[in-house]
Amino acid sequence: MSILTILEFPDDRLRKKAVAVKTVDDKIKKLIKDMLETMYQAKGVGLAATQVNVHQRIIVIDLSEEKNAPLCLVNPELIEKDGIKESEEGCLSVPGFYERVKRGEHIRVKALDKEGVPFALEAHDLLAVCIQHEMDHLEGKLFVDYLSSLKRQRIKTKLEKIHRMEKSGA
Ligand code: GNR
Ligand code: NI
Repeated sequence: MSILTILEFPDDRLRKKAVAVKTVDDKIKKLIKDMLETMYQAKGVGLAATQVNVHQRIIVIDLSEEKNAPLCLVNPELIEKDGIKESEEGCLSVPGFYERVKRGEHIRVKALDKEGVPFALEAHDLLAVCIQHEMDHLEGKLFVDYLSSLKRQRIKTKLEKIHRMEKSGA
């Protein structure tokens, strides 16, 4: 298995729209395993392929305390959404920033699992937030896009500064 590099805002590659997976073959299965390993290592609860610069429609999630309940959605589609609920979000691609975002409260999605078998899932609470957050990544959208342009710009400036410092090794 391998740990993949997670792209960080404002990287343009986070803005690419992912394409549907044609077949869940061995290459996709390996990618799913690497995405899970990368997510666990980064201490995230979710990861979209877009974040590791693979522009295919794959997300992984694990909300369990023990990190032993991986969930994988290939080609996820939202089939129902009701209610609105606001909660605090973070993102591995926007490290260190947490802001409140409004999302659908209750959703139903269909997808293919890690073997390519179709399934449907109903979600609320953190799972619903996480699925919607990850599905946004596949569209090139980030949680900071829901904030005011002032807040987004401040986050961008701070992260650019951090990235410059990291590059210079200072
Ligand atoms: O680890 C993550 N935590 C989180 C918390 C609240 C709402 C969404 C998330 S997803 C995030 C991991 C990530 O960036 N996935 O794209
Ligand atoms: Ni994210």
